[in-house]
Amino acid sequence: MQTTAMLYKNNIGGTQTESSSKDFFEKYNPADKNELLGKFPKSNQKDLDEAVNHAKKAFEIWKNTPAPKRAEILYRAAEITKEQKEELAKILTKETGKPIVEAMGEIQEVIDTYLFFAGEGRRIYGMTGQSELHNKSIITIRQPVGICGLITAWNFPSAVPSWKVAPALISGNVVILKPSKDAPLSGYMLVENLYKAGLPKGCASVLFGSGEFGDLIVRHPEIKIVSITGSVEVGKMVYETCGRMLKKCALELGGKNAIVALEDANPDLLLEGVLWGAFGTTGQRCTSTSRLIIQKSSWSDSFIERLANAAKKLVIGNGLNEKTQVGPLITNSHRDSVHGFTERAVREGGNVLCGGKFLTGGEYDKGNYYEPTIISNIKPSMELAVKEVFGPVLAVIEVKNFEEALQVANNTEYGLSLSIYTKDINLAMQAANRFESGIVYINAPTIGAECGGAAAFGGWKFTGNGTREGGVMALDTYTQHKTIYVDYSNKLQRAQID
Ligand code: UN1
Repeated sequence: MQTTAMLYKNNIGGTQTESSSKDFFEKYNPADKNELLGKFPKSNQKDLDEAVNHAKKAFEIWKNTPAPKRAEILYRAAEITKEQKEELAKILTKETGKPIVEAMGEIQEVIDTYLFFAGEGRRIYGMTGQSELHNKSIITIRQPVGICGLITAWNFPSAVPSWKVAPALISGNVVILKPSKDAPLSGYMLVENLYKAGLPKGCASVLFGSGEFGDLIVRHPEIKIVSITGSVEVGKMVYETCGRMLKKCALELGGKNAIVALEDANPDLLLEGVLWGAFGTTGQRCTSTSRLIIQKSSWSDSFIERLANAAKKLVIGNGLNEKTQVGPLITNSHRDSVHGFTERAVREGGNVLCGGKFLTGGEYDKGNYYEPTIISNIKPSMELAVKEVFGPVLAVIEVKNFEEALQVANNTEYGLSLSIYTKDINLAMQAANRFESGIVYINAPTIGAECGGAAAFGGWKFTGNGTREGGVMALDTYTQHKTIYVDYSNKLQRAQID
């Protein structure tokens, strides 16, 4: 496996191909700004057209390959990923800064995703229905759509591409992946391994670049499906373009996730849940817990104090160090943006219980480190109560009762992941019913979504447009229905027009 090469090329249909732009961007380790991980091509329209031409030819073969045969390739890719797990996890940690144990978890997610969608290759069910006429059958099947443009974010640079690539390929589509310019290597490795697993040439390409290049993918007339994980702002633009071009479009956008803690919650479970929900992956998950909505009770004040003390003890550093619990932020400018939220929250009356500063000195000077931050006295109308930070900043909002907790939890334009901690099954289920989010957790934090069968991943409101990845519902994005009427009466009949 080639991981030390500094100069990467586009992977066009399985062939390393120099970009006609002859231009590169550099990717550094966020934990060590001196470590150059690689130079990646700034792909352009010509590269994209070449990838599309290969994809078009490959689609004719791949769509006619039986789905169980397509599945065999995903099974092999799962095996290869398993063999390379540690090595891939190290690449991931270097790209994103996330602790190695989390990176191992993410690679496992890729394996699980391949295994799940490989299994789907034996299903991809349609429907049969009852005709209104004698001797007639109606069968609906799912068929692939064509070339999929997959645009992914830097925070899960292996798992999220696999969530898109696996259902797309198993359904018989071909893919062009643009990983984030802030974490390009993991996506590149992912496609390399699919080819090692026997994916026919042309079925997948990896091109690199920023949002501008992503826009070329979205606008390409031959690309029939666009799936993007990114911000609401970008999602709106992509949806608009896809709307005008009548393309299928799947959007996974931001989150402003909350844990609701009721007065009967188990404080130990809650402590662990809030800590990892808020500060795992340095708060850089679209599912990260960014609000603790806590019912005022005899123990709530002491709990918040305990939580702040626990946050202060988290081990922050380079993710390759096994003791590290919280890594750096992805870029310097992202750290500035995170800090901006803290500053504005303080100006609005927030009370910083811990953190709130850049970490400096020693190894911290090499990376974009920020202290895990907890800010109390946040009112539901403040910016920190409603806007996504995407960093290790937790807003604590106190509420009087269950009704107020629900109202505050739903009071955001996002709707990805909401959680409730309580021992009361009635309240837990009422919350699950009334939360305005695509994912609900009971006595577990807002993070840690799986990808199999029923575990559809996606959000309500501005978090997306109703599409799902992860579960079997992901196939809705990557297939189109065809209804086949079979008349086996063998009789002349007046054509039915009603
Ligand atoms: C994301 O942040 O884009 O549920 C996805 C989780 C992860 C996926 C997050 N499995 O936290």
